[in-house]
Amino acid sequence: MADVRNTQQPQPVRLAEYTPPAYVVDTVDLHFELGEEWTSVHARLAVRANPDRAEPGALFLNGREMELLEVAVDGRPWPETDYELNEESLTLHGVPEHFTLEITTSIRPQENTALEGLYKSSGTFCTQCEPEGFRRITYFPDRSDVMARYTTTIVADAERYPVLLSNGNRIGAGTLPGGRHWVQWEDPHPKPSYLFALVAGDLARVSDAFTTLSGREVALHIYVEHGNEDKVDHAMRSLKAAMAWDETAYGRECDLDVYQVVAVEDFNMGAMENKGLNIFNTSAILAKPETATDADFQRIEAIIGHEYFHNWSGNRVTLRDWFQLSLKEGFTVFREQQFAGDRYSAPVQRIEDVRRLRTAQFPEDDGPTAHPVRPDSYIEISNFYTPTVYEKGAEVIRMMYNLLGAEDFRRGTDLYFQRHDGQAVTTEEFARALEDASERDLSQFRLWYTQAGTPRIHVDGDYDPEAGTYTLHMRQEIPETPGQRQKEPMHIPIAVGLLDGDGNGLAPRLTGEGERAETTRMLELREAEQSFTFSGIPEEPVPSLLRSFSAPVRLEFGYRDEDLAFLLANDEDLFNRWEAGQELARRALFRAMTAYRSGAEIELEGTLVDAFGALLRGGTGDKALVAEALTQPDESYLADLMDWPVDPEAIHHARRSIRVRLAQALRDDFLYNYRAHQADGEYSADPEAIARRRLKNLSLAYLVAGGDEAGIEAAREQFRQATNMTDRLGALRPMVAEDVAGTGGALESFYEQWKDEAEVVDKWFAIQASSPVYGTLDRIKALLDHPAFNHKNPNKVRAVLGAFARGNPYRFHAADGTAYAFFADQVLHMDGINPQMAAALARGFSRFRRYDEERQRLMREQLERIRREPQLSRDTFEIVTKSLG
Ligand code: 0A1
Ligand code: ZN
Repeated sequence: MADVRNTQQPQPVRLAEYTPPAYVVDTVDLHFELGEEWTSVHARLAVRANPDRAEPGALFLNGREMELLEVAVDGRPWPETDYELNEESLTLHGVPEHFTLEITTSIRPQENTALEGLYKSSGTFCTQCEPEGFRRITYFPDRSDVMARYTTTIVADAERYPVLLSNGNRIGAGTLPGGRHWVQWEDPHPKPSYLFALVAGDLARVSDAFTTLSGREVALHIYVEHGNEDKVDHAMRSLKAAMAWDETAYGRECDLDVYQVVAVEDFNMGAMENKGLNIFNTSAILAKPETATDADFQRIEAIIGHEYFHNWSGNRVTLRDWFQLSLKEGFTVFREQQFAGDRYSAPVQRIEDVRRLRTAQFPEDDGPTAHPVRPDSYIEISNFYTPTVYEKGAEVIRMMYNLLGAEDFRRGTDLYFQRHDGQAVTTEEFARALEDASERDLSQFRLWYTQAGTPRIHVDGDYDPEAGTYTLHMRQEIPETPGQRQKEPMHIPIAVGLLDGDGNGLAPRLTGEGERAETTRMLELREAEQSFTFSGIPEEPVPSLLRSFSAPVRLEFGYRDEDLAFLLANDEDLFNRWEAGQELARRALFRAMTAYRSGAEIELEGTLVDAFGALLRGGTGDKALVAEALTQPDESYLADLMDWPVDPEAIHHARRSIRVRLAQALRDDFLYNYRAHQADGEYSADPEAIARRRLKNLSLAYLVAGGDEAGIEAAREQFRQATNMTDRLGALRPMVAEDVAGTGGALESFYEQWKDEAEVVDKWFAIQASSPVYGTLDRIKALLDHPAFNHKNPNKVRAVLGAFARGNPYRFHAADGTAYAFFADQVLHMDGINPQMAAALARGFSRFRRYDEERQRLMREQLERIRREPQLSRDTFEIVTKSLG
């Protein structure tokens, strides 16, 4: 079936043009007849003019990609002369104030490769309605401020689809002639259409239960393909942990009798929070030690938590319109991060969250698709599930937490949930609830929602020995972003500590303040330029700035290398210890790049080696932190830090040389750590065991990089003997990265062993696609021809094409432009299959202006070629035109 394509130039939707719906819908009765070729959907809606609107006029319904079979009002067919039907909508004129609307449509889920609306994933019918998929199921006012009570009846072949699910509670079931059966579901909670879900398939079920704080019992069911029942334990445990956590951390109890989760192979994102019936990408739920890594276990726990937390932040209190997306996503990511930090290690969690923000969001905020956390216009809303809305949105919530403190923040969220339960609201209501509960003024703070761009903060320190004062002078600048030239100074929480010469934290107090016990002072920067003076400072301190990354900014301070080494060794803020180590490493990398470009030998000077050596020798007891500190910043992050033009070759070679030199200089320390942290006994995903494996495998990776024979042999051995995927990949990854002898055979045997496990095959694809050695263009092409590859499966597309563009800049940006041309072909091909995935891939070109002139020309040529495609989807059109600017 043809998609709705941009025959005319797609027009933006604007926040400023928001108007409340003319009609509201109280109840929705859906009846699905699922078939092998087509599915019919009968919808009966109780519609009523919105009392808030004076003259409701026509009833506007969204709809696309469907065949309209019948329209009836109050039981009578509605004359064709009284409605208008086009590719995207159905408008009914002259309808009464209150009425029953019946609509019958016919759809073809098995041909739906866009994976929006109702589609089929390896034999299972499933839905994805956020943001605008429901309009591919029936004609409906498909907007989040129309909330209704849903009843759903599903009729299907009993043998093929024994499991029939929808939101809410099962209220009826029966058999029908012809081998068919039906099940009826009723969801007592009014919800917007984007939270509707349906699943029909032959699935295995794993069940458990959770008793809420007030003693209500919630049945928990996880549905997977037969044969995967042994991979849901971790998800189930995580779900119960999340339910308990939300009760204590936010006072939120589960409001459901049944909480169901279904795993599907083909899914555009990680998972979806449909009311009472979450749908998950298999990659975000299935795990057992043999097939999943520690990182997978942690990601699954986080995503399970995320979707569960949406039950309050998103479902009970929902969005007025899609511009408010961060209201649910930013807040829910923040909740997920807190949960993960509590379950694992708060500082390590913070490091990982910041790393993600910097690699994904900072470049976005600095490029042609930059947008505010609350955007003010979009062409295709699916393009706004971005790191800015999610990750920066979470930082915005975190800053409010930092400004208010834990107690007032909690008072604020309690008030928010209580005040707006059952409503569809905006980010404004969130900010106001926090203000009302804390009596703080967040008016200037609201700029974080409307101003795009990552603030830069320049800081100078000034010690006055006579007065015993230390002054921090700060200056903030917010860069220009598309459509936003003038920026106002922001309200920015900056957590500061001061260390004395022995590395002890002082208790900084601003001049005029009384004595304080805390060693961290939350400063509030509000002016373009502002100074903060601390009194009672006996000696010149080393400042520890932006502790725990208290705000999403780029902060500059003129540290000497010795200061950084000192902070790395002494700062009580573990995040800032890591940060100091990263800055030291960044400096070494940039010196190495300069050397590489001038043809000079790449040297590694002593400070970094000494500092990292001290860490490895156990200056800190925290293994996870040591491993984080020694993890190199990745190539795309270094590209973001580099002044124009980005030089992908220099980055690659400098990064590699530094790795090799560190490995050689610290060989004994790595070997010691590798041996000292061998596993004992059975796999466990507890924080201590994860940290141990992390440090062990990091040490192994360095040993292999350094060309150490014992290390290489150990890697080969570990690859063969490993009993869990973390260790197996912990050996295979450095073998592939350094292309040690025997790697080709290892890759082959890996595939042979795991070819029946889709999630493992994805790893196998991604390792090769992101390798500078194995991810050459010819090999990427061969991977696309591999029988396990499938353009219709987003996980495969991400594993090969996504990993190539994002994880292999060295090959992607090959100077002759061949990879660009190939990649543009892939974008065009994907656009005909799955526009959301195509648009995501097209972002690989969006920052072309950061490269040298020749690469710019080559990338621009491809972007223009994509834009010329007459049938281009709205999704890809928006990314490509914005990139071309
Ligand atoms: N709300 C989900 C993310 C999601 C968004 C769009 C989707 O399909 C187009 C699917 C999932 C979440 O934040 O988890
Ligand atoms: Zn979410």
